[in-house]
Amino acid sequence: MSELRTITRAEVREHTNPMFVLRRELETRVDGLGLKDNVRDIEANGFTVVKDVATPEFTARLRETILRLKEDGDGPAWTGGAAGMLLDRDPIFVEVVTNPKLRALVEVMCGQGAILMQLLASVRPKGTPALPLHADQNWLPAPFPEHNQIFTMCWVMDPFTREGGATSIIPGSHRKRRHPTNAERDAMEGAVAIEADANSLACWDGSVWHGNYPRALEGERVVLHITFGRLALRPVENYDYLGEDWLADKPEALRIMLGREDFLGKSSDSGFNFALTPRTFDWAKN
Ligand SMILES: O=C(O)CCC(=O)C(=O)O
Ligand SMILES: [Fe+2]
Repeated sequence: MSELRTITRAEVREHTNPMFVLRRELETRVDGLGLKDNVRDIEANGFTVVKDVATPEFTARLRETILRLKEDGDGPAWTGGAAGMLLDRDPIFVEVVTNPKLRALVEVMCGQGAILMQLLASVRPKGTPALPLHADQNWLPAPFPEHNQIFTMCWVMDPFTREGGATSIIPGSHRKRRHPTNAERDAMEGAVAIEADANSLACWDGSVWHGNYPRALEGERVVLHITFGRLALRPVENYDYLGEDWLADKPEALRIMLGREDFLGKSSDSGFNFALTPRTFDWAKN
């Protein structure tokens, strides 16, 4: 397979960085983390599975935390319960969103300055029905832009198999760059299960058509759905209440993914926030 293409910083300033053309620094990071094949998978098929995203102990602790925080679900896809607005509900979630593999993929898929859109856990016991096919860029009209807008990662804590109620996906459907029609949604032609071990990250772009299979096994499938978007998009979960006191001992990455370091929403009586403007324009094109 060919090497990933790269681009220099000077080139980026003049031209938007094309999708899947990585800045040299990012390319080095992706390579160092062993994620090159994952990036190629996403480009080719719309999805990938990152194995060994953390330690098995970390994933076990994450599962316990979610089961402690979950509340009864209010829809058929969430019969076992759900938990949202998780970022500050346990310190483990900051570790999740600052995981180096996760962050590198987010940057490839949603650019620098990508925003945390949602941290939502789902618990699906035996008998939970299927989630219908959809593209996650559901708050964008088709045709979808060439640049991916939304990126979803599912932290797998129980093995993904078809019987276990894994994510269903139509490989390559991201190339249609539109939502499925109702008929296509129901037909699920070409759909396969994403097979993955616990402690992996099943990831897909915002365009690929996916849902999930009903769970036919005993026990619960616990998943953390982590969604990022490009910096120009509004997030699903609003963490504006998290103040400087909460951010004080957190990595810089948290400030960026909460939109505290870009110029959006910071205009004042004197106009633009000029200090943050150049970097925002730069991040948006990377
Ligand atoms: O629960 C799943 O397997 C997939 C759910 C889904 O559509 C998503 O997280 O975007
Ligand atoms: Fe989805």
